[in-house]
Amino acid sequence: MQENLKQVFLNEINSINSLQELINLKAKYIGKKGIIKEKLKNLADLSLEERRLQGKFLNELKDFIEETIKNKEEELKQKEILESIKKDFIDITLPGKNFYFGGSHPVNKTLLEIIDIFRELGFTVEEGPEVELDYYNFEALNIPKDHPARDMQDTFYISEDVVLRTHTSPVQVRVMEKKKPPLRFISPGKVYRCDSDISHTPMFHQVEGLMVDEDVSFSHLKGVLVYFLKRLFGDIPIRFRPSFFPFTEPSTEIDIGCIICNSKGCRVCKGTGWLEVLGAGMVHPNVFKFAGYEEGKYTGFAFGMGVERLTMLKYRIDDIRLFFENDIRFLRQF
Ligand code: 2NL
Repeated sequence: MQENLKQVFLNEINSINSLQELINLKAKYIGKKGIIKEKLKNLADLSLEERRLQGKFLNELKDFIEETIKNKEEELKQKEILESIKKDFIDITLPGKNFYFGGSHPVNKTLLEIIDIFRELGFTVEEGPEVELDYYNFEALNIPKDHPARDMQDTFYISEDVVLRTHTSPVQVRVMEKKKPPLRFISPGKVYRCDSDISHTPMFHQVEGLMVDEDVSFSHLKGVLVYFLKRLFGDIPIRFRPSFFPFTEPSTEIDIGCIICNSKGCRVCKGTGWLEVLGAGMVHPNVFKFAGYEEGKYTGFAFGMGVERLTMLKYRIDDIRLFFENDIRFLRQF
């Protein structure tokens, strides 16, 4: 009967699979109210001889049970560790998740390229306020009060004499006020016009440039701007057309052979084979007068270009609004 108890215990412990079950089993056999304690209590009813034999046997059985449980506990803990290693296995040979780095906006790429080319030609970079006085944006650039360029339809007015700058020319007037020639710099930045369709946005980027000294001529203008366009677009045809700006005289607009159709005529160049990319001219004497320069002493050339437009041509983008939607699928292509 007693050998039977040992066997029953062994059968029970062999079918155990968790530490919790083992704790329960331990309480059942060798706990304060366990089977062994119970049997030890009952010894009192037995004869001396029987008590001696049974007592020895029960104490040995208790030691055996304790030892067996300790071993089982060790075994279960080991099994648990192995199972958690198996469950949490990470296959380090699996390919990583794809993620994308950010990148420069195409407009910014063109802007940096333009700045680089002019920097090589000795031009520095000047900046100024986007909220500008009417005086610097119009008056000092020889655009009088009744000029159509001041029309409410094009200009964002903050008040009667404060506007969002419509070009970066006011930066150049401010620099001329402070510095005497020789001057050679560009002024890149955001400009604002009350306009919005597939080729116009209320904010866009412009780069204007200015070179002033005692003997700056139209040949300098031509040399610098032809060199610039060939650096930006490669070896393409270039032509100068006469034009008009209030702040330059004479004035010109510069075209490049259409890079979309190779000058054959298409929708983008409206069948002409030419694309307008720059406005330029010799600085009007009135502008020098507003800047406070001695009359007749200096000459200079100035130019302006729209960065979005140049970027659209360079990357063959047909809708300016794509630049401002920040659609990652568009931006990733550059
Ligand atoms: C264009 C044309 C131009 C200028 C900008 C300028 C600045 C001063 C004096 C004289 Cl301070 N001129 N700037 C001159 C000619 C053309 O821009 O098509 N811009 C997008």
